[in-house]
Amino acid sequence: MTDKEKATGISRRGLFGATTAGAFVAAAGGSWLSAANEARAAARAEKAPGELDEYYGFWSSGQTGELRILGFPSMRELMRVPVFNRDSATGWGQTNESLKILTEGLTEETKAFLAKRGKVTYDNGDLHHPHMSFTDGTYDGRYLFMNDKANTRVARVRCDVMKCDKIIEIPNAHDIHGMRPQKYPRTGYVFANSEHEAPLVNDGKILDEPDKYVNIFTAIDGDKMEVAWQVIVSGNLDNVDCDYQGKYAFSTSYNSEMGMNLAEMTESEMDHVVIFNIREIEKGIANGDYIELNGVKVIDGRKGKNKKYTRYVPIPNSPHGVNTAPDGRHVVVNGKLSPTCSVIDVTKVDALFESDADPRSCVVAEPELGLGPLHTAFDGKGNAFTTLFLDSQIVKWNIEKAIRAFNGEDVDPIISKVDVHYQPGHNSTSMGETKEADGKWLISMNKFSKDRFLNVGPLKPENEQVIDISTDEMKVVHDGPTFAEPHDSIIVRADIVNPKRVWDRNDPFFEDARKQAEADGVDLEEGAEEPIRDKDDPRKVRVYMTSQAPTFSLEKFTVKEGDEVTIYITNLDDVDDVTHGFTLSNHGIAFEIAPQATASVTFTADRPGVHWFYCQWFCHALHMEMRGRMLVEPA
Ligand code: RUQ
Ligand code: CUA
Repeated sequence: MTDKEKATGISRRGLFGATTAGAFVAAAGGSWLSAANEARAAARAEKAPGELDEYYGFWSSGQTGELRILGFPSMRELMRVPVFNRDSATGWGQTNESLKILTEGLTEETKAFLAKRGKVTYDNGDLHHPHMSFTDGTYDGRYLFMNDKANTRVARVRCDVMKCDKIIEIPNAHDIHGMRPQKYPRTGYVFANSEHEAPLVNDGKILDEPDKYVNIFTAIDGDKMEVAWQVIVSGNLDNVDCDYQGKYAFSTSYNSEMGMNLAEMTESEMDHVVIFNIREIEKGIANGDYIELNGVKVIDGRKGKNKKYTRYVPIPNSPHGVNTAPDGRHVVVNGKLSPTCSVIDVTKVDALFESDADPRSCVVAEPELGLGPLHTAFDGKGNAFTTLFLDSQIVKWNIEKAIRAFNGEDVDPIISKVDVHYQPGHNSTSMGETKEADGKWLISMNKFSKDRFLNVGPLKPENEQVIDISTDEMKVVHDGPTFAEPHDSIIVRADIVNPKRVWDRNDPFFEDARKQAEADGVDLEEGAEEPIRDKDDPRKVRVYMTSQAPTFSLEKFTVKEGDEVTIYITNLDDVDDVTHGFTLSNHGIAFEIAPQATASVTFTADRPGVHWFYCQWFCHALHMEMRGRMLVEPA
């Protein structure tokens, strides 16, 4: 019973039974009282026209490759921030500024591989896990970090302008999945799991010899966006989280067997969580206990090798999510194929490293919650919310009660369940992965929507449901369809996030443009009246323009067929929201220039004739008139 139940003498579970309470409420709508409560909760989630949300939601987009920003709890989509994808509206993946970010962090080997395909970067990605940087256990509004499972990268978005400013490929690793920033004392490290095992030196000399494959855990310096160190592990790696003390990171492994097919991968009843001892690893690196591979210091933390660096804690059957509770003490490992969650007490982890204690001695609870537990979120009041993929439910349970039950007491940790539609993967609570979890809202990110929306053909949206968790009875108050495929999200109090309204003219984002203009004797804010031909390479031509609603500073410019043309545009408008664009027709070129920004693009003028350029962001009553001509003289 909850304290409230004790006080009122009414136990909902006594009335409905633990597993059917949610179904009952969903099917019958509950009593008139709970119907009224639901209406109230729904009203709080909805926002009237002009009303702002209390939270920012940062959403991944899975295989779409972008980051999305939502207003929460209204679920209004506010912005899409392209990261690993190529974006038509903003020119991400085409402008010189974005191409620099997309290419500079790739390994030489990847650059050579892509060059053979006529490319400078990948144009897809699989962005699963967006997480904000922390200071002292809570979000600090500096950066968002995110992984690319498809092409083994980690990216950073600057929260002051909400643009990606760094992308790095992780050498030696394969397919970065789980990713979390260090919570304490600050980020610090960003930890990244390589999901798929491969030979340590993957050059084709070892192929179908799985016993020689390894897996890699990576610590990235989030300030410099460089790999700090790596650890070789046994088993694969799935998700990761870290403690509130700055001492340990925890990674789940669903394939401790290192199996290559489904039967092998799910063979053993027990898999494990790898606990990384951050200070010992740092010491090991400082003492030279590493090999250097592709420029990275790599420590051997395989099972039974270097017990000071890692510990392998047996966990039932293919664990998936791992989530640290805001109490700073408990880490919940989600069983996936096991109906349980395993709770690790971080205060018992020291003993694992100091003595040769049984690795399971840090597990202090293992409640049976339902079928398919994938991820857990928290309310900051001692309760946990776990998604049950197979049961299509969220289960609310109490951590302390689960510990007591594990110690033999006759208590049921399950508080309530609610049906969701359908098959939830991640869930997040408002501020729930910080010590400031506020227990107000939960989002259930459901992989299937089935019949919840109008049919749009065989490919259907997913469904995300907003749930009011301010009372023990969880209430679904909103369905939100989404396109592929927001895996994960965070819900951040709005006061923590303070983006600029217009760009700062000195922003490093257009540093290269500024330098080139200086070299050409041009002021970016004035532009140049004629194209400037490069002194050393006369095939190169640079065009400097400004934009101010509703005109470009040049109504026409002339280049020669075969010229490599770079166009720089500086948007002089400094009014909130007056973004211009530059589309060069029949050249596949389009990009945004937000207020006070400079953006540029380089292409070869190989189509003689008259080509119009126009502004494609509606900026003014004379927006249609905001156009000009590129005249290309035949060679
Ligand atoms: S994982 S649905 Cu890519 Cu975050 Cu668990
Ligand atoms: Cu400028 Cu439309």
